[in-house]
Amino acid sequence: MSTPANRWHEVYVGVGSNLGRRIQYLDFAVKELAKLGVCRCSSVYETKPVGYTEQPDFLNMVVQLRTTLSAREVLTALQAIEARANRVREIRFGPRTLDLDVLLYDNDYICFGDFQVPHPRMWSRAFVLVPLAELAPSRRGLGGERLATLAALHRQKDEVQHVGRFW
Ligand code: PH2
Ligand code: MG
Ligand code: MG
Repeated sequence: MSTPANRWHEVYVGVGSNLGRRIQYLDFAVKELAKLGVCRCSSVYETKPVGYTEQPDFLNMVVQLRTTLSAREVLTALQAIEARANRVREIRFGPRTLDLDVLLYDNDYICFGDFQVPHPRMWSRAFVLVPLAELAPSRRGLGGERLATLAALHRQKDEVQHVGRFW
């Protein structure tokens, strides 16, 4: 079955920064993502590091991107934006100037090497679920729960503080 090349896709991108001028890196990310399609931004949250905890707090947000790019093209574009934000390949899960992750791509399941969509760790992370639920509260998680429900559940466990809405 072929898909028309110019179909619009709904993509959710997780954005994080915990090095340098974090808000400026988010601003850079929003401006660069806007070149790939039409964007809608969540609020920004300050969040305690999850996983590898010996690192500074993050600023996190989620961007909804409507684009004609394929998932692989989005991934390549995100990696190029990260590189332009002075990101150096570092410790896995460690500090970074800018981290851009494809969370969801339409309702597709994608597994291509270590590129997996939905993002395999998103369902247990308040720093993803809380901003994501702002943009898509009624969307369903893997177990059928509303994202708003999942976000409220995980917010009790992880520290996530609302900073504000800037875009
Ligand atoms: N990203 C990680 C690991 N841990 N913790 C928070 N709070 N925010 C992140 O964006 C984050 C993290 C790996 O990408
Ligand atoms: Mg990440
Ligand atoms: Mg990443």
